[in-house]
Amino acid sequence: EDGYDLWLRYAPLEGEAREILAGLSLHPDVPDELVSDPTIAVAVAELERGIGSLIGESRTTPQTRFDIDFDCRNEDVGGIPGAYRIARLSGGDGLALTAPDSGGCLYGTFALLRELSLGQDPRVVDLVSAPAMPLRMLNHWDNPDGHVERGYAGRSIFDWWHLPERLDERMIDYARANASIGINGVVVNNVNARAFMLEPRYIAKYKRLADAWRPFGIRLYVSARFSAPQDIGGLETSDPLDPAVRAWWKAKADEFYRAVPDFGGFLVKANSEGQPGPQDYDRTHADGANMLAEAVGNRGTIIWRAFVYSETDETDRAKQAYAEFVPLDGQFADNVIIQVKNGPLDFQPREPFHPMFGAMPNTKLMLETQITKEYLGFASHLAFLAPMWSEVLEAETGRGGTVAEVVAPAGIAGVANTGSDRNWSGSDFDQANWYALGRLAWDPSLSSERIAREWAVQTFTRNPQAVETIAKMMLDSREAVVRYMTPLGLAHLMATGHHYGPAPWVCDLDRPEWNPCYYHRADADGIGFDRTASGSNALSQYADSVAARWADPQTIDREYLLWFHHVDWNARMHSGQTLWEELVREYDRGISEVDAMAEAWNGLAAAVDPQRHRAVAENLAIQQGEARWWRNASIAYWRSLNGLPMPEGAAPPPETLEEYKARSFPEAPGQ
Ligand code: BDP
Repeated sequence: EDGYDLWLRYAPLEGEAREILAGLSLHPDVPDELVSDPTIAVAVAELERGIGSLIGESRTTPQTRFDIDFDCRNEDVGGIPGAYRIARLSGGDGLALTAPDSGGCLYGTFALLRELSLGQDPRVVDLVSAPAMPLRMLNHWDNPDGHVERGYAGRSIFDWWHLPERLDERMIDYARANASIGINGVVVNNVNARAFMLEPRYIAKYKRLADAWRPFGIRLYVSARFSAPQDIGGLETSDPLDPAVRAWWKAKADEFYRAVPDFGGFLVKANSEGQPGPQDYDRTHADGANMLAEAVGNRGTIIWRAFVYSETDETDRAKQAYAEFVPLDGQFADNVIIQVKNGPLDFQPREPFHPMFGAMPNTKLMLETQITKEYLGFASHLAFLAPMWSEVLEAETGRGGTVAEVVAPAGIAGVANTGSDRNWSGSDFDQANWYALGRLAWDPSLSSERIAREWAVQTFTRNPQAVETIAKMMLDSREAVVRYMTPLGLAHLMATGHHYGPAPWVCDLDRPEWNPCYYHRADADGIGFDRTASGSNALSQYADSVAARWADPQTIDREYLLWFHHVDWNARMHSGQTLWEELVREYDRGISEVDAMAEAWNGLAAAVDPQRHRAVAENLAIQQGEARWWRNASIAYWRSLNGLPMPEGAAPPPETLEEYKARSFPEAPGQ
């Protein structure tokens, strides 16, 4: 059990569930016109593989024939691509799998296998489901040389060196895993893109991958560097309004579509962190995006990122994206989607939802999340992210619905956490975040608890008590990380560069907003970033109803307190404690929660295979130590500013601030 099989383990059932399944001779009934459909072939193969594995050793019980009737051109379920219904076959022993397209039958097959894995009796399976949004994607930050930006699971899974001749079998298992959770789009390269990845020799590699993934319903997308017309096209400019530049992109797009007829389109990071973009020519994001949109036409989509981070006059980095994009609402072509990170800053353990959601009613916005845990302890800390994403998806924007409703016409992307590690994600529990991203993009109303349980059963064990324990660990885990890293609305206190470990004291980097001290604004009197009208007024970017709730430090949701307010260390909180006392209590609570996770896991030695049990236990031991490191280093630093004694009952940090500052670990994975 090295984790390679992910949630598609199909571990043999036991007891009654096995008896029932083994007693049925499941028979995929595929109509003639679908027999040669590659997607249906994938579905049938998966069904056979899954059921065989769920039954385990040879059949002993008498067999009853049980048909699975593939009815995959049926609009009865509604015309949404990928929708499916599974119901008892009328007038016969079996199930009818009904879908408007082959993709729906594939998703239905995976749904059926999930139910069976959960121990459901196939004779009573009754499901109807449709994806909530059209685009459910992974964005890989993989570089052509195999290094993954912010990747903590080994090298890239894409072998550009040997493609197109060699197709790693892993590319098929990857596609299966994605299809099983409804993911239908993959951007294969880093947003910090290299122009040569648009050259013909790369297009041949994409073709090989796209051909392999097509049966799994996955469309391939590529990150494009905006200056490619100059970098590889020999032009003097990349000005989006220049006719030669436009013609170059049109020809480039045609070249892609000749090789990959269902090519998804381009993803672009422009004018952010040194990437080129239309602003280099005094053009807008809309000018740049629309030029590419015209080049791909109705064949594909341009996904344009709102993560703009460059030198501006803004007094608050959190305001930049809204300021640049909202005035452009209505100017983007129909096949442009603006991809917006969950919060206005950068994938912190907690941020309020991004104020752009709801603020651009005439533009398609999609949600960008980060599966790889750049700011949440990499792959060594356990943090199940479904609660974080649901928090954002369920947030009321105050302008036409929740974030989930705002992004429903477009979709969700997750920055992938895959790598060449045998377990794909760098740790067993990080697989759950890949899983959760797909499940939530399919259905944002799924509860974190449901996702945790179904993942745990498929991945680890069906023992009900163990599942209970694992689900609880998962559900508490992200909040524990928030508590020991960035409690009460703090953010961006991580060490410079690799973003691992605490460094709230950093204050000497060239640009103000590179420094943790810019974000916490702690001094002798208090801590927190005043984003109200008396400060940066980032709050004014939210709808009035939301801003009103957050404007008052007395009424604001406690978890956003220091995000929006600078608060005196001695201010009284609702609990009756001072801010300082409450902050320290949060750190200590974070630590006890991690200790509780480790203890709970130790109790599962009999329920989980030894290989993965040990791997998880080792990570939890790291997390226990590092939660303390975060707490102690942070407290030592805050005390150096506020001079306050430790609250009663709280232990002082065992080392001096200088000792925490002096820690360095050059072996941490770089960017
Ligand atoms: C930040 C990462 C950086 C990415 C950037 C982005 O630190 O490596 O390039 O986001 O999203 O979180 O473009």
